[in-house]
Amino acid sequence: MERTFIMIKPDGVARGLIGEVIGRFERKGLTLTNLRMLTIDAELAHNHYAEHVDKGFFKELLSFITSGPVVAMEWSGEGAVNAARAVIGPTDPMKAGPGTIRGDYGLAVTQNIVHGSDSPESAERELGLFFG
Ligand code: D4T
Repeated sequence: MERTFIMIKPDGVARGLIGEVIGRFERKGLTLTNLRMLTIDAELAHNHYAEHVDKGFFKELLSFITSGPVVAMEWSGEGAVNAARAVIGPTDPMKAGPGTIRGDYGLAVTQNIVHGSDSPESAERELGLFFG
């Protein structure tokens, strides 16, 4: 059984999409195994997005991701990492097809509603950051 880390970002929470997002992962067949609502501080944002700290978009990403509450979740199931990424869709919502979360609800690359781990190793690292 694989685990992945999924986070509903501040835009998804503010727009009232928590139930919609959770429902999509449930209908996919994944199991919600941990959940926590929190507001990310700068330190956690730097740790979570460590690979992006030197990128040009990091300042905007930092300001956005700390701007309001997020819903941090652990989802479990066979192939959970890839299954969840298929439900979420590509990073750029304009390239995400209908039927994906980003394709159905997103317009902007930064405010793209949901984060999902990109590998089992990233999932374990991110779950450790958010759930200890
Ligand atoms: P996350 O990590 O949020 O699930 O997104 P992805 O895994 O799909 O995409 P990523 O790691 O490449 O980007 C992380 C995060 O940075 C934001 N971003 C990205 C941004 O604001 N501007 C950009 O140009 C890019 C490439 C969106 C997601």
